[in-house]
Amino acid sequence: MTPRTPSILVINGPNLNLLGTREPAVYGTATLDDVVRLAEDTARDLGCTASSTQSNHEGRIIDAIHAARSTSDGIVINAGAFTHTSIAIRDALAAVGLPVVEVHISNVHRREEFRHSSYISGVADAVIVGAGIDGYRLAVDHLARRLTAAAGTDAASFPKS
Ligand code: CA2
Repeated sequence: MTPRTPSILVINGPNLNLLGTREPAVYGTATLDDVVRLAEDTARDLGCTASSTQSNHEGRIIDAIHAARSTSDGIVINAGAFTHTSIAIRDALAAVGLPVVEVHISNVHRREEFRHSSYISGVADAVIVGAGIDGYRLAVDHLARRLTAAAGTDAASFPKS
């Protein structure tokens, strides 16, 4: 049987639709479209697919996490400011039980105290902060390698001819 292509869902939270339009000193000049493309390209290069969603609404993010249970094999999430406030998003991630990588574009630990704590980190398999939008590439790369290894679809799992 041909193994199914592993699929990764990238979730971006509030205000990340503004990427590239304001605060370039903190968040850089790349746009959300650039992030979406970067995730798609990284996943494709590793034999996976990546789809992306962004919402400014906590409930919509929770709905997207629930839907991922039947559509995705792993989640990359930048929950924006909900990172520091939302037990509900943490509970949704824990309930769905998919591998999770948490990403923050800025180094939250070098910023205000209220950004130092995350409700997501305790249910994430990996956390990437301060690498700019390259953090999404690192996150998708990590998940893709993990998922293809688990599915036996990575190049390394095939016998060399
Ligand atoms: O560094 C990150 O990725 C953050 O998740 C971004 C959130 C912030 O609340 C977190 O503490 C850290 C804010 C996203 C706001 O994005 C903007 C992008 C461009 C212009 C204005 C806001």
